[in-house]
Amino acid sequence: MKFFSFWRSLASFRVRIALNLKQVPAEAIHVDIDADAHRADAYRKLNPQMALPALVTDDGTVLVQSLAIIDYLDETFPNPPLLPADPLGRARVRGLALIVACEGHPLLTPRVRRYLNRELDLRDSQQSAWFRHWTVETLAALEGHLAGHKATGTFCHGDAPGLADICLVGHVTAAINQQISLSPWPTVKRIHETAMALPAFAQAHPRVQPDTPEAMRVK
Ligand SMILES: N[C@@H](CCC(=O)N[C@@H](CS)C(=O)NCC(=O)O)C(=O)O
Repeated sequence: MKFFSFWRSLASFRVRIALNLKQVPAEAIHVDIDADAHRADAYRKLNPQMALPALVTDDGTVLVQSLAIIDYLDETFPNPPLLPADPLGRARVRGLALIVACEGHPLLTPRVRRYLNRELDLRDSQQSAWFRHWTVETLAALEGHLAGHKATGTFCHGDAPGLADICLVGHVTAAINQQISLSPWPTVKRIHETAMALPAFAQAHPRVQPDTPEAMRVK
């Protein structure tokens, strides 16, 4: 399999964690968003949405959208499962994942920043306020769903990491990048720390990837 990704892409981060948890090897092909390589013909032909990541299976099938890719991996490589066995548990975990992947993250992408910058001509401080606002809203939504819920355990749902944790850590990474303190959201903070202590999560972190620029690498 070929995995088209970019070091600081949070959607790529999600798929990297799933690949690591399932110990599925994939050849990483780095597409430099900062150099607009995702808009060049070579990648646009693969994914006309011009977004990362994409996974190309051994028979050449192109899969896009991190959650769809993770679903494919979960169905093809069932261990460890990333969704609970019961329908209500699956719905809860998918709901938590979508709060990040469908509501929060889309408002923080480079194409949104580009629009705020180039089309709306917003000042840096206004753009930062935008990113902070949507990041905080998502953190608050996650905390509200996780804190005190009987299904919340060591991780978002029970005591094994799954899809919701994969999405949560990506979002918290966005918050940390903006120097947002996590203290108002203690459950989110705790789950982030617990998940990031696992090698499958730590090794997927944006700042330790082969294409991470030297200045951004964790020393
Ligand atoms: N919902 C998509 C999001 C994909 C996405 O927006 N990826 C970002 C990087 S995290 C990207 O490639 N952005 C390019 C751009 O915004 O121009 C997914 O989960 O895969």
